Formats: sequence, C-alpha cells, structure tokens
Amino acid sequence: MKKIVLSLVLLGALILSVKAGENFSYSQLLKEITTVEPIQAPDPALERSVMPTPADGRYWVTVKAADKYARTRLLEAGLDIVEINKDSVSGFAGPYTMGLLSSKAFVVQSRMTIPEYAARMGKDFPAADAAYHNFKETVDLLKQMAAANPDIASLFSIGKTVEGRDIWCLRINSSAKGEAVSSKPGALYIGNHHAREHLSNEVPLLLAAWLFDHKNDADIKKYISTLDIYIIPMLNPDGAENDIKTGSYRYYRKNMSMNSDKSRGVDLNRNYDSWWCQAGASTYPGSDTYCGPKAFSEPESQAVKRFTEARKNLKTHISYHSYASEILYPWGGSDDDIPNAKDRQAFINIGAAMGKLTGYRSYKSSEMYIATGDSCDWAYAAAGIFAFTFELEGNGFYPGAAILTNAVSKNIKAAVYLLSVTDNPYKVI
Ligand code: 0X9
Ligand code: ZN
Repeated sequence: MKKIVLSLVLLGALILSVKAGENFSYSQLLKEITTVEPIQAPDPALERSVMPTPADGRYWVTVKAADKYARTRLLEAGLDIVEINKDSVSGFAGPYTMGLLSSKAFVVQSRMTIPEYAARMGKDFPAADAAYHNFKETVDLLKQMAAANPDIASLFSIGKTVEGRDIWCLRINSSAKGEAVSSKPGALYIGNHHAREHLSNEVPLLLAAWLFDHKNDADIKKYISTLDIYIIPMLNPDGAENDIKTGSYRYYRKNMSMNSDKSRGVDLNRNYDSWWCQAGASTYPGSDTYCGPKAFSEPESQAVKRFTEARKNLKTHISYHSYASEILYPWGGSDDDIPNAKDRQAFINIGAAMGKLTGYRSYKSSEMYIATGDSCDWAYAAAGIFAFTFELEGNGFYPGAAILTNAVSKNIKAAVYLLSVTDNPYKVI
C-alpha cells in the first residue's frame, strides 16, 4: 500500500478550523481529507508501531471453501470471513474457531498471527488516517451541521450503546424535526455495524455534509422538502473506539457486550430477528460471528429496531460495510428469492443503477454466503424497506485516507440516486 503521511501543519490548521465550527462544508472536509502527501521511504519506527495488539490470540487463516455453503459452514464455526477467493476464503479465527478448523471437516491452507498479517499488509500508522472521524469528531461534526442548518436539520439520539455512548441520528427534513413523525417517504443510511469498517462511517457522515452543501441545487432541494432523510453514521461507536484506542488498529468487528464467558462482543449484523442464528453465524461467544444470546439482545440493534418500527414512512435504506466493492440485496439469510416479484425487480434495478454509479457489483446477498440475522433482511422482512448492504471498497479494512475522496464521492452519487427513488421505488421497474 502506498505510504502516506499528513502534512501536519496545514492539516492541523484545517482540522482546527473544522473543529472550531468555522466551516464544516463538504469541500472543506475533502480538503482536509486530501491534505496528505506521499513519503519517500517508510520510517522503521512508524513501521514498528503499526502492529495491532497481538494479545487477542486470533489468526489470519486461509481455508478451503469451494462455494457459498462451505463459506456458511465456516461462518458457523466462527470464522470471520474477510476475503472470498475461488476455492478458499481468508479471515480471522480465534482459538475456539482454530480448534474447530483443525477437524477433518476443514482444510486450513495457511495461517499467521495478527501482527504477522498486519506487517504483511504494510498498512499505515493510524496517525496517517487522522482524516477519518472518531466518535467525538463524528458527534462534533453532526452537531455543527445540525446547528448550521436549523431549518432543515435536527439531531437526536436513537439510544445508548453497551458502554453508554449515544447513537446519533441526523435528520434532514424541511418540516418535521427531531422525533416528530412524518408522512413523507423516508430514507435511512446507517454506518459502522462493524467496528473496524471505519470507511462505513465516513460515507454517510460526508453524505450529510454534501447534502447541506448542495441544499440549494434543484434536485436536492426537492428531496429535502419532499423526503424524510435519516443518517446514523456510527451505530457501533464502542467498537469503533475500541478498534483505534491503542493507536494501532485491532481488526475489531463486534460491539462491546460482556458475554457470559467473559469474552467481548456480539456481531451486530447477526443479531437481528431474521432467521436469527440459523445459518452463517456462531453460537460461541468468543467468535467474531457470534449472534448473541437472543435476537435483538444488543442495545445497538434494539435501537435500530425501535427506530425503524416507529417510522412507518421508511422506504429505502443503505447499511454501509466494507470492503468488497459490492451491493447486496435480500435475502442474505436464505437461498430463496424474496417472494414478491415486483419487489425483487425493484431491488435488482435499483441495485444495478447504484452499481453503475459506484462500479460495485450488485447481487443477491446469499450468493456471498448465507448469513442470518443481518440488518437488511430484517428491515425488508419487518417493514418492507428496500434495504441494501453496501460493501464499500478498499484493499483491507484500513485503506488509508488517500481513497476517501473517490470512495466517498461515488457513494454519494449512489446515495442520492436512492433518494431519487425513495418517493416510489417501483418507478424503476
Ligand atoms: O458478514 C457480514 O455481516 C457482511 N460482510 S462484512 O465483511 N462487512 O462483515 C455481509 C453481510 C451480507 N449479508 C448476508 N450474506 N446475509
Ligand atoms: Zn461489515
């Protein structure tokens, strides 16, 4: 990966001005993001400090898996599948999963410790990723945006996390504010179900900044006055903060629940009540695909449930993840097609249009692997919402600041396209 380092003086000034609330505009944020310059040679001192905490005992493994059913079995063994190749998958496995993988049912082709893996990835020192927004920066920016646009924006918490952080939701609507109900068709964007997928926070956060910057463009003005737009950039702030808090990335995926066996975390994208824990999820608490003790056991997924059930006007949704460059639509928990042919065609057509705008491949979620309990299956099953999982791009979970401008801008196009069909998703058929 291309090494980058911040131009500290310039960037510091920009960050200060942004943080002081002088300017939060999308273009200002992009300037902040792009204020990076290549360095000639990696500094060995920095290289040493990129190592994530080695103590969690997980390995990066490559295991034989010829098809989605094999991938589903591996998820159930607790493998945290990150990359899918033709005949194998690679991902993270803790000691319990390593034990299961050593049985005859699986063929482990290679394994390495997380520090070995991180060294091989050659990823950047986290300071180089300062353009990404941590929890405090995310909240500050959301507050600035809401304060600067009181006629169309409001900000409220949809609930608290395991560790007591607020899950903030920015609403853009020219009439209804805060938690007041609206009959306008609603669009919902959520980032960061998974802790380490920091790009999935940036896209919805900067989408909000972009919408405010362009609020006087004819089409955006129309969406703001006719739709009910909700942006929840950071659903799992506990996990995101845990991932970065040592200054070295930890590849952390789950939330921060204390489990019955004293291990940490539930996979929030396995915790929804859509065939909960029936496939592609693990019942072992220590594993990365742990579905939790019951559906909606977690305050973060409960908050999304309450939020969604209270807003019958929601029509469209994107849940942002990373990093496969893919757009996925239901079902993800079953090989079956969704039964409603009209909905199916709308999913296919909307997905294809957003695929064109991003260059991502759009397809049925279960083709990746069958995994139950995911948020988009639940949103469609429970509320008929046209819910898409976006697997954003990158060469890993930590693609660096250099990709932000391009990744964010193309995804804003897709998100705005979704707004254009939110009044009637069937118009694409
Ligand atoms: O496994 C997940 O939750 C998502 N991938 S990630 O690498 N971001 O963790 C994909 C969810 C897609 N849903 C299903 N296949 N059910
Ligand atoms: Zn994810």
